[in-house]
Amino acid sequence: MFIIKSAGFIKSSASVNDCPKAPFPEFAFIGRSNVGKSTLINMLVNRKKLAKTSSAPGKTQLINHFLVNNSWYLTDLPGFGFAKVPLKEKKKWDEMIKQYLLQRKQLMCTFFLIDIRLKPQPIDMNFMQWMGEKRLPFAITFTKADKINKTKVKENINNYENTLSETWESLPPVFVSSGITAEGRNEILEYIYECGKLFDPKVLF
Ligand SMILES: Nc1nc2c(ncn2[C@@H]2O[C@H](COP(=O)(O)OP(=O)(O)OP(=O)(O)O)[C@@H](O)[C@H]2O)c(=O)[nH]1
Ligand SMILES: [Mg+2]
Repeated sequence: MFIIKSAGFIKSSASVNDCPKAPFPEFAFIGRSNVGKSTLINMLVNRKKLAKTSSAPGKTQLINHFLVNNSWYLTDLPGFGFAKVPLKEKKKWDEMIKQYLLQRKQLMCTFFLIDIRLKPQPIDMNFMQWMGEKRLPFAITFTKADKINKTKVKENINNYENTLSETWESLPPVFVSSGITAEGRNEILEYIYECGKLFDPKVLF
């Protein structure tokens, strides 16, 4: 069992240059609007209201840093592909997210969230493709596993993996999670803990 001793909000940033400077390994949560990024962060750190969530997509609009156990940052990012946001605004968010992913030196791994109920979507495939091309390490995390039964969960993951295998030689790590039942919590925290060990503060200088 992984123990969260402390978890607190640090700041919201409008660009990567604005992000906190302390030398901690960092883990980001990304995915389409409403997929459950903020909910997953709250589930991991066991605080219902740390990251703000909403049933209306587009809730998170900045890069939000949380510090956990005084040891690592978790970052909650705005969702991409939110249809109701004006195109100009959407492009601005996309750019902010991409610059953050490319330039944030202490970023150890990004959790790429996908709603377990959905078939592979071009917008998600394209984003993962982009991360692959940029050599950005990521782990797929399926969300909302409580919404369908176990057989369907397996079926949908298989389907996803088969689609990815058409273009990817090897697949990234895959996690299944639920903000309601806390499924996946230990596995994800364990992974964060292991990746965090690889952090070398020298990359910051
Ligand atoms: N049943 C269930 N509902 C979930 C789960 N995760 C998120 N939700 C719900 O989905 C909605 C969106 O959750 P958020 O965590 O705000 O999603 P987000 O990805 O942060 O959304 P944006 O900040 O708008 O990009 C909320 O109504 C959550 O309660 C889950 O694992 N199970
Ligand atoms: Mg959010």
